[in-house]
Amino acid sequence: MKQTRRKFINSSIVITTGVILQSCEGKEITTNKELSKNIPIVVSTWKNEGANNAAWEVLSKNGKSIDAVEAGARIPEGDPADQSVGYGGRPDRDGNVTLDACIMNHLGGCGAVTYLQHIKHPISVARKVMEETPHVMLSGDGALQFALAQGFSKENLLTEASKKEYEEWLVKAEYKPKVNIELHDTIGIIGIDSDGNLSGACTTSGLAYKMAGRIGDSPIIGAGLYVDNEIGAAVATGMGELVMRSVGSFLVVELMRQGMSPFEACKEAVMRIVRKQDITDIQVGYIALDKNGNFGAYSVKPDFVFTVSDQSGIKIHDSESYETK
Ligand code: SD4
Repeated sequence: MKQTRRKFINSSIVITTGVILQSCEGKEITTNKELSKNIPIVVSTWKNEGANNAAWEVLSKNGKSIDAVEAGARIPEGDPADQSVGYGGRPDRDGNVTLDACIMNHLGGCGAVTYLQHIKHPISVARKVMEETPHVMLSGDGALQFALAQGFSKENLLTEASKKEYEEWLVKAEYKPKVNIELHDTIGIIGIDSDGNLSGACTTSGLAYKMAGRIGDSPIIGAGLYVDNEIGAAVATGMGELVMRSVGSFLVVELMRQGMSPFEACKEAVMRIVRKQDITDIQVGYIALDKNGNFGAYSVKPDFVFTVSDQSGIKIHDSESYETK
């Protein structure tokens, strides 16, 4: 079967390029440069097969990474069974579902929304902020007004299931975040397209029963998500306060810039938290992707998993963690 060059490149895990140079004496010199690229690729937090499949659908057709990560993030956002993101998300202490999201493209463009209510797909509103406004972040009522003006519709996001859990919680109204409660839910997603461009998205309803007005790391560029097309991308999940205090995702990308692998960078970013913060009952996990499609993850506590889609298919990986079982 005849393959196009693009298809051939995409199906190659390791590409060895023979670069032919002309020496000053007119002789040909061949330098073998190992690029070792695994692209396209998409990596997401937790067990997010639906999201990865939607993103891969875009990437496998040579689509752009920004379209892929947005398409991926929209899957859990629209799924009422996912209770820490979008529609069906657990509410704050006052019973309101308030959403945080951000998105970043390969040009360093970014958009974010915080404390957005009544809109099912905050990631798409964040993208509109990036593309249609001179700003990076819109919050609360302003974000809602902007979304409505952009044609998004206003909906009730509190499902019966989340309402019932909330009413049960109200009986004691104790605020105790649970480790890994977000398993399968909140999503950070980073990807590289066949042009080698990186993008990322992060979307959540935040911590269940948070104080009204609380914003987590997920919509904060550099904390919940960071993308630098020269180096790589990283995204965080878990207790946002700890990620924000250490500007976690930016840190991971900068550590990769200094030469660490994605795994080493995620581990060091987790260790910065572990060395300074009380990690009792706290989970934080990072995933990272470098420019060549190498990926890695690390978390404070066990049971953090992440989903990878590339030419070899889709796979759920267990992250290594600081604490072990
Ligand atoms: C937050 N980091 O609002 C989010 C929650 C989360 O997996 O990622 N859960 O703090």
